[in-house]
Amino acid sequence: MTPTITAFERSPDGGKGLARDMRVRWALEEVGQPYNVRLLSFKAMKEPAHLALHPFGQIPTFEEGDLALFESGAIVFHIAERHAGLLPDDANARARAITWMFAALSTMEPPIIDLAIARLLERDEAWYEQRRPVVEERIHIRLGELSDRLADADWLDGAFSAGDLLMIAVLLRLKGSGMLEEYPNLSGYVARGEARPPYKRAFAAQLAVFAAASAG
Ligand code: GTB
Repeated sequence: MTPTITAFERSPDGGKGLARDMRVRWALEEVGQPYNVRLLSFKAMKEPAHLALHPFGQIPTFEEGDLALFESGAIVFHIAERHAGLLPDDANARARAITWMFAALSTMEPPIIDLAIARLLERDEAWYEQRRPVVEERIHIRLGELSDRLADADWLDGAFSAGDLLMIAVLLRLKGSGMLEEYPNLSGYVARGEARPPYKRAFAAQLAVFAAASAG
């Protein structure tokens, strides 16, 4: 059965692959699972039909038969559990890869999202220039720790896993900010993720949606 995911009809990132359907697309591409995409306007995301799938009225969602999921991390985990290629077979290695999935979403992502929200919504506040370095410092602490752990390895724990997929998806949000570039091994890690053909296919697919919306 071909799953259906939801994505922005017109992503506010201009097709940079920063919306969270990108990590789901990437996971599906990694395991070779074709998928359909239902595009939603901001209005449709808050209507009852979508709220029945996603209690917070957001994207992405994932539907497959009578299963409906929300939360990009849970969706990537589901894909990784149902298909070979994103989680190791060895039980301990699998548990460690899952640990990295949680680390990406619950340790690395919150300060990075904090900065994005500050830049988007707080830029005009009188206290913005005071708060910004505080938020950036929190990110630097985590980047430094992650950089130390990754050292000169290609991936976080052995072969590429769903842990790397989510970690790279989270770090991509910092691309171009100059922050990531201060940690050459992390920049290289992100670049290795972006160079994977499944990532490229997922990126092209979401960009095509944005291009079509802009042309139409
Ligand atoms: N924890 C949830 C998950 O991981 O699935 C978070 C889902 C989420 O934040 N979805 C966002 C959404 O639907 C889109 S991805 N927002 C609309 C709403 O809440 O009404 C977040 C996002 C939005 C925009 C950019 N951008 O423009 O760069 C990047 C990421």
